[in-house]
Amino acid sequence: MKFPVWIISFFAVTILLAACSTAGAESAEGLSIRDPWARPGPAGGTSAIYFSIENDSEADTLLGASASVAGAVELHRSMMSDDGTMSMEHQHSISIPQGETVNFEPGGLHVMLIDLTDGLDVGESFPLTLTFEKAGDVTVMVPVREP
Ligand SMILES: [Cu+2]
Repeated sequence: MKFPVWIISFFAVTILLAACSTAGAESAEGLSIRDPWARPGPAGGTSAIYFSIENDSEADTLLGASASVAGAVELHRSMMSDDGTMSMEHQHSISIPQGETVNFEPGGLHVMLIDLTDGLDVGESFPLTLTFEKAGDVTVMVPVREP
């Protein structure tokens, strides 16, 4: 049985597309953004986004984040002060070492959403773009849920 060339190339393209869509928007150059979620928040208020970045590739650096749901988006780290109160520190960049997973979680690293445009309700989701020094922009959909 012989197949025309166009059928073979059609299948080759289909398989390639399938491979690409499995990798999805969640990974680029060996970086995977796992389990993203955001806290709900009122219009004009704040929220925080959490996820883990799994790096199977060379060391990279997270340079920033952007999302259209807020007036400002910043990389933050929460920390316990000496007097026992929690404070947040703005991070200019976050290094993602080779072969490691960096967790953004409550009480630690997070992407801070400041001045929410319409507010975020449980059940909604929105796109977040993370900008890496080497991998470039990686966009993921972030669902809003209760902590
Ligand atoms: Cu913060």
